[in-house]
Amino acid sequence: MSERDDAPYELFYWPAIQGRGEFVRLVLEEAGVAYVDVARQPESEGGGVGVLREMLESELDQTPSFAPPMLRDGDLLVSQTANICLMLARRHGLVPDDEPSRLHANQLQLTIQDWLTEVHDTHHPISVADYYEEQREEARERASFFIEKRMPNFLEYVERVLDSMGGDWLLGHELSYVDLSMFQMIRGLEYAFPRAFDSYRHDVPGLITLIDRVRDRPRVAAYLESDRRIPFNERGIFRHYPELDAG
Ligand SMILES: N[C@@H](CCC(=O)N[C@@H](CS)C(=O)NCC(=O)O)C(=O)O
Repeated sequence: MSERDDAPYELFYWPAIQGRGEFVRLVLEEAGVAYVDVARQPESEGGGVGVLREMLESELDQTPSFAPPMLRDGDLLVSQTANICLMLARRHGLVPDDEPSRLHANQLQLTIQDWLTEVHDTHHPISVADYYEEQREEARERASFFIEKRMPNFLEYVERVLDSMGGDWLLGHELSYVDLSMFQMIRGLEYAFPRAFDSYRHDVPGLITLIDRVRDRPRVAAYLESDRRIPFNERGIFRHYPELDAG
């Protein structure tokens, strides 16, 4: 990796949810690099959610961000989950050097981000400004379409990618940051839609093995056991509302 000092990266993300921040946290954890989850620090130490809001409104940044997560390394401030993950992966050996591999990794990562937006829209199909309870009927319709059509489409696609790459990982023979994001996606689906996911599990044996491999990475395993891992909850992107799961 290029010359950077050992100052910890600063992650700016909502403090009480995994959300999109979790995709970044997993890369930082697997890379074994120091970081501060700024909004989770006490206000007396410069943390708290207010810092996040101030950053989004700041006119000091040359490259303003529209929404969290953001990652700061000295003067460099980067947003968009896929962009942050790719930057970290390039720096810390979690993606191969060659251009075709990097483009393929980004292609998969952007597909995961699309998929995640569809998951989010199952409980907020109409408006992010309104509560789930205010769009419950539409959420039922959206979730049912997601479960019946989109979840199997995405899952089958990933199984096909694994088959075509012919290795243990999504990019073939080495773990990459995309495997970490896929792990998060599958854990999230298992949490939000346990019955639906169970009905597809046996169709994607390669994917299930991949997720177990990621789970067993020593740094990932240690992270999952730590209090840095925020439990899934009904304020995040993956929410478990039994009425939205398969019947
Ligand atoms: N495409 C962006 C989406 C970012 C995003 O939607 N962030 C959410 C939290 S997960 C947020 O706080 N959005 C505020 C907003 O959209 O105004 C990414 O992948 O980072």
